[in-house]
Amino acid sequence: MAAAYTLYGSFLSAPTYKVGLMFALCGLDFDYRHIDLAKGQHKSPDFLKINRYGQVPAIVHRGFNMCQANTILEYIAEQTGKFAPANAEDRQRIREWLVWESDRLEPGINRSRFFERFAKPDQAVVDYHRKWAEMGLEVLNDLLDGKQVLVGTQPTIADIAVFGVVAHMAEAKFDVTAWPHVKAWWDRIAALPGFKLPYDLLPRTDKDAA
Ligand SMILES: N[C@@H](CCC(=O)N[C@@H](CS)C(=O)NCC(=O)O)C(=O)O
Repeated sequence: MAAAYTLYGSFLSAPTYKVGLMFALCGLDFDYRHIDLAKGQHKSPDFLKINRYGQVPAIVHRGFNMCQANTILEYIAEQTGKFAPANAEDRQRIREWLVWESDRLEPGINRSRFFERFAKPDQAVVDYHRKWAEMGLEVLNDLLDGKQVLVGTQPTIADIAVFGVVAHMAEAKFDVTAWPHVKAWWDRIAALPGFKLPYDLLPRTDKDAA
């Protein structure tokens, strides 16, 4: 029987990992469809019907297609009640983290990773993005000082969204031990039941849940 959720993504994609991690931590089975970015499958007419922006990830749930990893996390939290805000104020704080993460953290880390793994632009461009990544990690480290999780007292989708990017920092040649509060938080997230690192979690080919 098909799983209720189908995830379209790439094992190389940090935003795909966020969604896969949410499923894993919620204990939700999902069917998986690998979208080969190198072959341009994300721009194919069939895939553009699932994600009009031509990017991964996307999910389909009961015939409803949606994209943008952080909003997918919100959707799954609403559907399951897991990693959801405890109250209205926490909901607002979570939204602040989701926007900050995609605005200030993800571009620096993901582009630095891209430059290490797939392309080498001018050194000035590399340095510019590394600086942004370091500024983001510095803010995250400061705000985690004395805190177990980003919002409230239990892990939420804010932690999952931010972790999804931070998990790839080593590939961008950033050492998490340079940010001790981030490291301690990383260890707490990695201890959650169902947790898997990106390459242990995302299949490299299509996969059905059962
Ligand atoms: N804001 C989007 C970003 C998605 C994104 O940048 N996906 C990349 C792979 S990691 C992609 O599909 N790149 C191909 C493209 O943008 O054409 C999200 O969080 O879902």
